[in-house]
Amino acid sequence: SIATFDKEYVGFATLPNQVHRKTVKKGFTFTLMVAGETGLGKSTLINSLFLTDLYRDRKVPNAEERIGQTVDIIKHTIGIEEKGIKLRLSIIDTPGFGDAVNNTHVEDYIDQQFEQYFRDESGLNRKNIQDNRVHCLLYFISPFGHGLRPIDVECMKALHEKVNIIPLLAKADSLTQAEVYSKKLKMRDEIKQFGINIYQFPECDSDEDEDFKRQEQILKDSIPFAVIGSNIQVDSKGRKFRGRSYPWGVVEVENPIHSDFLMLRNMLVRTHMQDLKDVTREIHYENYRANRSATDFLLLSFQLRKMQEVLERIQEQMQQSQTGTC
Ligand SMILES: Nc1nc2c(ncn2[C@@H]2O[C@H](COP(=O)(O)OP(=O)(O)OP(=O)(O)O)[C@@H](O)[C@H]2O)c(=O)[nH]1
Ligand SMILES: [Mg+2]
Repeated sequence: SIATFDKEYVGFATLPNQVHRKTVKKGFTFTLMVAGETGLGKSTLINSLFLTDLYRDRKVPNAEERIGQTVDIIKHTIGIEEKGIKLRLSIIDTPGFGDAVNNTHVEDYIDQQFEQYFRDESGLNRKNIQDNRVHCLLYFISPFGHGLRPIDVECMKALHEKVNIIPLLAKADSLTQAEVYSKKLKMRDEIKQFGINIYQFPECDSDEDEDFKRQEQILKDSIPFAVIGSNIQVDSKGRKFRGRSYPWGVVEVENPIHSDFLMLRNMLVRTHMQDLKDVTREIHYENYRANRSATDFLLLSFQLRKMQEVLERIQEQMQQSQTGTC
């Protein structure tokens, strides 16, 4: 009978499919931002990481397409589709810090997106909210210093409660392999020592397979990812690839021996995008909302106190005018 059928099979096993269908229809969104000192190759990496480079049939310019100094916050958005899955990927390029620019523009931008989302969420059109919250910040660290600079510490600490920070060792082609290794160690140490909370790769469950665990450990040990950016295509020994050519040889951006570029891109696009979004929603955005209601509460009690004062004054005046007429 139908009753026994219901007992045996309620039907919630289709939930993953339902969720999947709904998300597929809406499409995925992901927003990535870059920050760091001026001239460390942020705009160049964005260019090589995603914009012209995400597909095999990409068009890479042959001649160097000049990338100038970034003076405004610029949002690039690309819509990509793979096996029927749509992804709207936004990349926010920012002016690097220098003598005249500090890091507040990055912080302000992240806050503004949270605020916008908060308002949309409390508004009438909740179904069609555009999620522009920043899910990940690639923070560029100079390869030329002795580890982190004070500005790096200050900046990352100002941002670590608001966004998932992934530190990068910029322009890794200017360092030897041994230097990359020791700088990474030193920077990981300093990040811990200064209490900077960078994005934590989720802990593996103990029942996860060994291969997966090993991959995750490699990721953890590669922080800060050593990256090389280039916006030119090198033609070498009959092969064309994105790289940088020097008198003594050629570096390939996508060669895992030369840089962590591929590891970073795979991590962002293939393996950790959903976790970065979850952490943004569950931790950073919740933080923002909690702080916001705390400020709202302060404002409200301030206004209440003001109203009370006005009331008291009116009462006083009434009493005075009453005693006056008597
Ligand atoms: N050696 C080396 N040079 C790079 C690399 N990436 C970029 N450059 C060069 O560094 C210079 C600055 O690059 P940009 O991408 O404009 O740097 P940016 O961080 O965006 O600079 P701002 O916009 O001022 O913050 C350019 O001449 C690039 O060609 C790299 O990985 N290695
Ligand atoms: Mg730039």
